Amino acid sequence: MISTKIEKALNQQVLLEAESSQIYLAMASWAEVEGYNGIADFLYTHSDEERVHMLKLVKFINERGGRGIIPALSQPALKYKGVRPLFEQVLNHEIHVSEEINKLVDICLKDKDYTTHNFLQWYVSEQIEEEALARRVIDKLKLIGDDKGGFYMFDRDIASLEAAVGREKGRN
Ligand code: OFO
Repeated sequence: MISTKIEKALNQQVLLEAESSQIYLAMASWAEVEGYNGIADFLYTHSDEERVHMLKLVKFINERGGRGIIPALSQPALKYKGVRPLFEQVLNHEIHVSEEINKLVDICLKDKDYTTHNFLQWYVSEQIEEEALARRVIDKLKLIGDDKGGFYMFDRDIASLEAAVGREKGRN
């Protein structure tokens, strides 16, 4: 059974994961309309992953005797200044999510809720991967600069970046 305090904190995280999914969905749609099909696919997949992150939390809260709350969401930005600012926003957002996960972990330790603490470890390692991936993407974009050919290849190959980060994580 989770305490009301933990239930409330977990539901805040449900909101944040749902917002992440919504933001990445808006980014994916923008990228698709702009003709960046590889980037769009990458972001659509990320949006789906965030929904799974939200769902895991909802189910955990319900299993532990709480009530998972499906939140209302605000309208995300519909336009972006370019691909690099978009991914810088992704990185900043993921850093924020990591901070919130860390706060949650801290609340669990203070409350001696070791079951929820254990459940959250999956999110702790997921955040390492999410941040690493966003940094990797931004590094590539910095290298490419204004080179159109490089940008074309980036859009084509972005899916393989994710696979590379996943493989490295598996080795750790
Ligand atoms: Fe749920 O990991 Fe990103 O936000």
